[in-house]
Amino acid sequence: MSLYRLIVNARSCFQSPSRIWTLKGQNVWIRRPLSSSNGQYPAMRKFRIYKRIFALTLFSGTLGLAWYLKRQKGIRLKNLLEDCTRLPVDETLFGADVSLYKCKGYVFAGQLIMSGVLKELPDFQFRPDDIIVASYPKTGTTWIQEIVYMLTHNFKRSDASSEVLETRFPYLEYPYPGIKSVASKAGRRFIKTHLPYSLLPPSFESSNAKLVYITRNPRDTAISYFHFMRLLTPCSFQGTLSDFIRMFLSDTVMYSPFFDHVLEYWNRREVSNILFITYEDLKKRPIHVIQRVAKFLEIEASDADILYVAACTSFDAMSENPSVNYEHWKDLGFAHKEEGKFMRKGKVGDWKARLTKMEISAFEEWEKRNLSNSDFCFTYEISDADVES
Ligand code: PAP
Repeated sequence: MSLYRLIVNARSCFQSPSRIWTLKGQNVWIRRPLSSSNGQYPAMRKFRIYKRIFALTLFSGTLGLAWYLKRQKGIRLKNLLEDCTRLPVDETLFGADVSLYKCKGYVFAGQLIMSGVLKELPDFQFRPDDIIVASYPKTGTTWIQEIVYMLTHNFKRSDASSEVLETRFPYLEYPYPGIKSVASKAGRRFIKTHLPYSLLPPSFESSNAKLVYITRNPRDTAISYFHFMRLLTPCSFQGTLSDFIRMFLSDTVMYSPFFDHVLEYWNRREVSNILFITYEDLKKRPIHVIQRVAKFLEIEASDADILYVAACTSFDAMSENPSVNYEHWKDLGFAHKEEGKFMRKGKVGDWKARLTKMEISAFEEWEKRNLSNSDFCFTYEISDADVES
């Protein structure tokens, strides 16, 4: 009995006011603690008060931190989206979460803007020995990248054992590997970009770096772009070709407006460190164009060297080359396995079999309007007889 009393008395130090407990059929009187006005011992009261203060501090601290982080995020977002307007996107056309913004006159994916790269670009420093390949998407970038790479690497052909093209020739503004990684790359840099001239880092002008710009007629470009948007999992375009053409002609796809992009470079074609070429010319006269590129890059190349580069960079050769055909994107989950290939057709004039009469008229009107003040014109088709043998 005395043991019970002891236990109960001990418990009473931490518990309630006086009461009678029944233990094993006997009443046990628990005395109200003398020093406590409400029946609790001071230690317990203090403990409870501290507990409340702690809980309150924790709660308000968490609330404050959440508010601070939200505010910081808001400030960062506001800063990133400065001068950007969100474009309306028909979400039913995409199987992925796609947002588009118009910033400084051009359309960019929300993912690219949120990465902060547009803010970092102005500080990027080009070096005099950099070689840049610039283009609007789907106009022959990969093709000319591989030509440039072979010309500058002793005409060595890349193969399955080589690093993939995006590692050898990184994409400046893409979040992977990221602009910082490109900036810190040692040795001669080979840089791909889809930026228009006006958004290139300003250091380009004084750097003396060499830039090759390639363009392609907008009708084949649009069809290639449509398939590419279906291929990429982050876009998963689910609309029809007509849906995509509508977006393309209204200049609401990434890196549009198309003509502004092309003409910004065309108007600088005489600048000594810029070379302007077209997909159609490269298709028609590969030897001639590769020679021009070699001369521009100040590379001594024999006729045999040029012929070899042309053979290794033909559509068929590149389609079979895992180092440049981007088939590994499928294993990485970046491309849908069932949506064809990056190296799709590689043709000039595919549009004739793909566009409706109304779409062709819409393209003609759009092209005429946008080129009315320019001396530039595109080649829309080439015959086999035109192709250099
Ligand atoms: P990107 O913007 O994603 O870098 P980019 O390389 O500019 O793409 O363009 C891809 C197009 O160039 C594809 O066109 P298609 O969809 O009409 O087929 C691709 O097939 C084509 N291409 C790539 N390499 C070659 C090549 N060696 N010869 C001809 N076309 C090529």
